[in-house]
Amino acid sequence: MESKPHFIKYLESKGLRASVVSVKHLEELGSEIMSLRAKGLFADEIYRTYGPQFFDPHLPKRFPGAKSIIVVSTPQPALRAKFHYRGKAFDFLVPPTYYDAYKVTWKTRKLLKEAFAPKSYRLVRAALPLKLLAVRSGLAQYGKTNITYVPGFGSFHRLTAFYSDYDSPVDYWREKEALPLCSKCRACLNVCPTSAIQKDRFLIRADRCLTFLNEKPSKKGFPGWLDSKSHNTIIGCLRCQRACPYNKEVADFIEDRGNFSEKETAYLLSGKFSGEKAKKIQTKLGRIGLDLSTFPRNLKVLLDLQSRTLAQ
Ligand code: B12
Ligand code: SF4
Ligand code: SF4
Repeated sequence: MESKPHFIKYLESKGLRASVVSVKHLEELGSEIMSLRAKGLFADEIYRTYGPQFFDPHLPKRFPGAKSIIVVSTPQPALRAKFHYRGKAFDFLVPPTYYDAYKVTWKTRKLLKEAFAPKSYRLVRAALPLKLLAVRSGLAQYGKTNITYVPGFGSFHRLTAFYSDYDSPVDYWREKEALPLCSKCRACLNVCPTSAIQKDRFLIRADRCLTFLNEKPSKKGFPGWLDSKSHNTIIGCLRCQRACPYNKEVADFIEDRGNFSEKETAYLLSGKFSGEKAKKIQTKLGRIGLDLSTFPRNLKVLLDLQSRTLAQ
């Protein structure tokens, strides 16, 4: 058996995990996702919203000589941001992966370049179904949450992939795998507030996932069937990930970032954004992976919920 490539060992020494597959599997990645769509299991609304580039990927025209796909997992904490409202401070979480996308990609590329030196390979960021790639490359396993888990990181990690002309001596392609406990555990299913995780299918009903609903622009509101008690983060949702036994070690992996004064919170709740003021707060929100598009809706619903709880 071929030994682990040096670049993987190097990234591991820097606290990351990596894997590599031959570029010949690219078509298979797309056809696997598209076959779910053909069976009607993958909602059209998701396909249209997030664009076909992730689901049916093609090699970029500018890089016909790519030989491999490198996939890297970087641990990421959830963020805790403070909002001051009517004399009280409220802490709300931003789940991992909403923020620092550019920073993580830049750092990953830099580490890969260092690992390959003195050789120099091209690294072109790849838009792909990243979870499927991570699992089929042996880097991760699927949970019934439909999120991927990496040993030591749980599901609190960010995936990044690159096409490369690095001709890997090993190809880690394999069948997909679920976490061993998923066959008898129901923790994520029991806590999912929208029944997006269902007992008779592995693939979630992504169109019901709270994340899909609260990533939409604020003016879209929330559907009538959604229980207001479902909301738990300022974007996305952490219910299934926090309930999962494979995330026990990362449950408190939280970084404090972002503090919004009474004035700023009031502005975010006003829903009227323009000019320099909007630009300034947009920059501040950007540091925690948010933008003005989901305000005031997501903040308002959390503050209403917290105020009701405090009043009880
Ligand atoms: C579209 C999208 C969404 C959509 C749809 C999600 C979905 N499940 O499809 C919405 C908006 C709902 C969403 C939500 C979230 N997302 Co999202 N999303 C994406 C995106 C752009 C594409 C995902 C995709 O390929 N979907 C297509 C479906 C069909 O693929 P799939 O879920 O992998 O389906 C597989 C499994 O169901 C499995 N399967 C099916 N049956 C069986 C049976 C067995 C036995 C086994 C083992 C497997 C298995 O096989 C399927 C593929 O063949 C990626 C970014 C990217 N470039 O990949 C991020 C991405 C997947 N999201 C991510 C995250 C973090 C989230 C959220 C956790 C955000 C949050 N709340 O904090 C939630 C999680 C929701 C959930 N429970 O899945 C991360 C995942 C990181 C990780 N640790 O795995 C990604 C990779 C973004 C990133 N760069 O970090 N997301
Ligand atoms: S909570 Fe249980 S069923 Fe859900 S992903 Fe984790 S181990 Fe699997
Ligand atoms: S992110 Fe929330 S709504 Fe989506 S599947 Fe997990 S628990 Fe359900």
